[in-house]
Amino acid sequence: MMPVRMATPPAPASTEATGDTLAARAGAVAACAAAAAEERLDRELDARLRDEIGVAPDRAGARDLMRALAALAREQLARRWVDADSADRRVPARRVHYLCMEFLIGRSLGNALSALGCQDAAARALQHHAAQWEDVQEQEADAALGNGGLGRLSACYLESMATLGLPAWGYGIRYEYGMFAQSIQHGQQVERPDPWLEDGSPWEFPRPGINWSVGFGGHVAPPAAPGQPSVWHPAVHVQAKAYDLVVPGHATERVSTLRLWRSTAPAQIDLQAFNRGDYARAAEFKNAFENISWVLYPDDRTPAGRELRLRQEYFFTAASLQDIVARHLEEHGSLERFSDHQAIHLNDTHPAIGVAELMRLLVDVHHLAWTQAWEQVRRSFSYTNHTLMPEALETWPVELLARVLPRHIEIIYRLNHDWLAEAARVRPADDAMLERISLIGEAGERRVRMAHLAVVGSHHVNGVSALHARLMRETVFADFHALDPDRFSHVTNGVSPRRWLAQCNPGLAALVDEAIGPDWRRDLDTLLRLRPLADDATFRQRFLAVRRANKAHLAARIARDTDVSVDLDSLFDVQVKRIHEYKRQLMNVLQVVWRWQAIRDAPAAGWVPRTVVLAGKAASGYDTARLIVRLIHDVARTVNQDPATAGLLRLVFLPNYGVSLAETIMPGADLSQQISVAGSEASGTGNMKLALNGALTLGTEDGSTIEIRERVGEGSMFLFGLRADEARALRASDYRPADRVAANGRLAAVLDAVGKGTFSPEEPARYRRLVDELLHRDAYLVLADFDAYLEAQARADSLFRDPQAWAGSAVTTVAGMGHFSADRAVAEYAQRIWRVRPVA
Ligand code: 26Q
Repeated sequence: MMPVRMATPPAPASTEATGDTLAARAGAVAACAAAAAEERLDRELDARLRDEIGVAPDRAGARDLMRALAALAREQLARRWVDADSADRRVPARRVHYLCMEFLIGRSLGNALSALGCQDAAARALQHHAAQWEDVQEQEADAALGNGGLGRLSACYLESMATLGLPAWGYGIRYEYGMFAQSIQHGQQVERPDPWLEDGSPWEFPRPGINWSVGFGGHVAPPAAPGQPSVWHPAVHVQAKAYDLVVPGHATERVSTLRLWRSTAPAQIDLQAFNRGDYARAAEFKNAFENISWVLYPDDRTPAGRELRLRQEYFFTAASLQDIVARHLEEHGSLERFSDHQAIHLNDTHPAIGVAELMRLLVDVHHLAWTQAWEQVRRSFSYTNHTLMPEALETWPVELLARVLPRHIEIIYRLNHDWLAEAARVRPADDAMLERISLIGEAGERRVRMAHLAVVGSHHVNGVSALHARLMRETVFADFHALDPDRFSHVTNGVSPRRWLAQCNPGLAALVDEAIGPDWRRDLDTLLRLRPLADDATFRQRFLAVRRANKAHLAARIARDTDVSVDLDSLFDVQVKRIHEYKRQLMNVLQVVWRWQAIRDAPAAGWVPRTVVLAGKAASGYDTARLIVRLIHDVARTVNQDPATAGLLRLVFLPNYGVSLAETIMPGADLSQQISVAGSEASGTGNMKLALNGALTLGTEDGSTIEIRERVGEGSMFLFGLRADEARALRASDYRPADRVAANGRLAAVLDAVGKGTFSPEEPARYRRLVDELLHRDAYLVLADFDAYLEAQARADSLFRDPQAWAGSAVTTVAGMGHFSADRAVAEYAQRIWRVRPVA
């Protein structure tokens, strides 16, 4: 059981460390008076249990306690929300609106209590009920309204926006069902729905008065007279109902609002059929409308081009823009200077239809002239790209868009006409270039390229790491970059130091507090002060003790969820992320097979004991990813039962990876595997969470791992393999993966074992397809990088033999991670891209 951290009181504001005004404001206002809260909390908790939950305080269970604590926190957050909202209205500051299909929030109770400064008081109060904080916390369902990296990033950023005091709103969808829950049956992934709202969410504030109508289909009536707007007559209207989640900041009373939209049928339509007694038809109608916000698409790769997905995208974007425009009009009266007051961020292309929708609102509904409207649009939007993989770039068939959004396709065609004319003026007679930058792809079925729409409609376009931004400029957006280089930049991702160190790793947080004080929570650069302690034997020893307790905690979770017992002295080697071929979990398993065989061949070779931990979900329609999950289980079954390697090798797959499981895994990892094919992981953020918690990175030079190297130092990492340009060149060459195998007997033995069914004797050909792919194509260069990978693994083993040296590198790693705070990233967006400033 983890100790409950004694939260340090909110630190006073300090400006000296960075001189950064945003960071300084973050600490300027103390959180709720912790001391007063401590005195009152006990009493109030009992009152809530009795009056709200309806249970006698001395009979309250963990679930009752969770709900009562949440109710207490909710009340204080509601007050903060009202205060922040009135502050914003008094001084209508420029606001940022962050549009994103995904917010992977996880649990909120710990975050809320710590933001309110009463986590200790709560933990003490729980003791009076003989309850442990951890058990109580576990009662809360994860809000898993996202797939992975992108969704978690938006959740971290909202928390940072609140912490920095920015007037910020997140906008998304209130999915009835979030990311599916994963369980494993007979070694295979099985998906279960995630009814996270089943028992209600303590954090929601329904806003029954905030209700926008979103049209679909129908036809467009041409302008009644030249110069008049077109009139769209949608076939149906769906209602978007607002549900707010309040996102507290750290060491500030400011909160951000996450406004999520739920789709409902308009009451009158519902009732017509109902009143005729045609209940089945009424129910059908209702479902057709309400399915829009029903479930998150659990796929983070090739967009399937499904109509429902397009409806989701338009639904939440249209509702959000109406909300933003209405608030703007209420405060400023006219839309002429809309972009002076509103910044709108497109997090990936999922809300990119907003470019056309805002044009429609300004021109058709509010009667601005086209050019005037376009100027406002271009000055409002900015866009972050999260992937370069061509197959992942969203496009919609023109035919589908025209049917679902007939006015928008007209607008897109006109924008395209203007855009191509402008480009042709700059680069006359370059038809090939015009074809490449067109908003409409003409090869085969005509399709609208959403990334192009986002770029053309935005004043800034950014990548999420330096490498990713460079590749963006050189590949998918090369022509756009040549036409307007200033539009492109990068903001390297960051993670919340509160959730990903203070809350998830109380042991390390306490040690860091003792060494350098508590300021790192809102100024992560202060971690640099730990660097000298990497050479301090006593500090290293204490670091190792914390690490061991965290490993014990993780081991208990492993035992609970998988029935595998693991050795706390072994090297905990962790790869946790969505299952994707480009992330190369397969290379990891092959390495485990290699190790298993090598130990059996030479048991006395002085092996460092290893526990290899994997976790992650495979998209349900992604057969190869599912097969890799199965292979992990088949290999684990064989290896974990083999007496010849017992004590030296364990392979564990932890099911149902999500935010809460990550909070247990990150603190317990010794080694963080980040082994994507270089040039394919836009940034990565798990790499940051693991390193911040003191894991050493074993990885390729990809995404933000390169920037981690710049700050942590190559000496504390195990980097290997092809670089992005080398990988690109190899793929473009006459690469013959089978040659690599011919030259390497050990690798041949590994592939042979997998391919002939050593791990699947009941179905020997189960993995033939995987092995054949490697031998004949190896699209993700697993075989090309394999030797270098093994060599990096050997370096990790050899350092692990010297615990003091390992601990020194781990402390150096933590010390270097200040740059990867979400506060830094959000401050960069605020200053350079959104031009928004904190509100007192
Ligand atoms: C698109 C259309 C239809 C259905 C689904 C989607 C879809 C959904 C989610 C496409 C992509 C995603 C998510 C992408 C994602 O998480 N990308 C990751 O973003 C992180 C934050 O920037 C980066 O750190 C990762 O490198 C990147 O893979």
